[in-house]
Parts: sequence; structure tokens; C-alpha cells
Amino acid sequence: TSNNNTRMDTPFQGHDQVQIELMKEECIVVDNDDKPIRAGSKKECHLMTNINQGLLHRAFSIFLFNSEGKLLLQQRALEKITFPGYWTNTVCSHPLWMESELIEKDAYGVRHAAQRKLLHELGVPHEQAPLDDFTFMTKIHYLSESKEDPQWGEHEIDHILVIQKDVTVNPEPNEVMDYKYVDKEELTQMFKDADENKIKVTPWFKLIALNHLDPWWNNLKNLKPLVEPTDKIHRY
Ligand code: DMA
Ligand code: MN
Repeated sequence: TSNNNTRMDTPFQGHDQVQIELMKEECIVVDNDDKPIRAGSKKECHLMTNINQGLLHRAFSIFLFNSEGKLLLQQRALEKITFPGYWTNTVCSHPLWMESELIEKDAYGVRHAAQRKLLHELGVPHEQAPLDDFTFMTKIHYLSESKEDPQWGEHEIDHILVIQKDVTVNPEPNEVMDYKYVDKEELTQMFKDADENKIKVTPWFKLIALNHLDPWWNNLKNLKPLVEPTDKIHRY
């Protein structure tokens, strides 16, 4: 009906109601140096019309390894508005415009958000992923349109977190349709399959995996020397 603004809102046409609701979340709009400017809705931050005018927000990407050194991947649910059905790193999301997730010191804000989303997307309880077990590694700035619905996309400064921990996984089906642990060879094979259009892999996961992942994966027990200063931002 005409007073149901959500249904009438064209960029949401054909999308999942739960995911539409989540577009009300308040993301952190940042400048090119990752300094917070203001809150911006997830909807505002992910519409290509705004992104093409330079709108940029803060994100995080978790790379969780088990004690055998295998990397936990997820396949995004078909309900996701951006990159549905794509394989990606353990969890990707956004710290929100709230006091606890805005704290910059020791990447506390993004680590706190990481705990929140590990629970929401994969059902990993907080005590299995303690704040102190996440290592902030570096920041990545990139822009990418979602091919499935090109009205939507990503333009982020992505804070990368690595954690090695055995966890119990219980996925939320509205977020995650599948998950698996991979070793390096299996991951290489996945990128080959993606090149042959047999599977889809998110653009940010691919660029992080190809440009940054190896040294981290080789040094899971000694990540500290590989941590980059917070003012270093890799631009892609
Ligand atoms: C956004 O991921 C974050 C990155 C690093 C691309 P997402 O679309 O999975 O976010 P959310 O789970 O909050 O919808
Ligand atoms: Mn985003």
C-alpha cells in the first residue's frame, strides 16, 4: 500500500524483509583516513548512488583459523542484499555508531563488533571468541558493486582481524547458507573454481587472500610482528 514505505522503496524491491530491516543499522561514515565523521544508515552507505559520490564507511573482516590451521569460510545466504550466495571469509560486517564499537584504542570497537557478529551469523558464543584473542592486522580500502543487484555495493575501509580458536558453529540461515574449513590448497582450488565461474567469491575476500593472507597464515602463533600501524591503509 502507499503508506508502506519499505515495500514501495524501489532499491529494496524483491529483497528479504529481515535484511531490509537490518539496512536501518547505523554504520560509521569515515573520511579517506578512516576518521569517523557521522552515523550513516547501512542503506545509505551501500547504495551505489551515494558510493559514487564518495561515501565511505568502516567495516571489519574476520579470518578465524582452527587449531589445525584451517580457515573458516562461509557462504552468504541468498537473502543477503549484497553478494548473495558468495563464499567469503569467516565474517564480514560493520562496527556500528555506538560508544562500545567506536572505541579506536587497540581496535577495541571492531573487536567488540566482531564478537557480536560471530554470534549473530555463526552462533559462536562470546566466551569462545574472547576479545583478547583477536589480532588487528591492517586496513584495506576498496570499492565494489554487487553484480546481482548493481544498485547496491561496498565502499569501505575494512579492518582485518585474525583469530585462531576452535569454536562451535551454528549458522543463522538468514545470513549464512553454508560453511567449511579449508587448508591452503583447498582455498587455491576455490579461487580457480571462481575464475571458471563454478562458484562465487566476494571481491574483498579475494583481494585480501591474494595480497595479505599468506604471511598471516604462516605465522598464526606469532602475528604481532606482522601487525601494521593503524594509519597504514592499503588502497585497491
Ligand atoms: C560487509 O559485510 C563487510 C565487508 C567487509 C564487506 P556484510 O554485507 O556481510 O555485512 P552484514 O553482515 O552486516 O550485512
Ligand atoms: Mn559495507
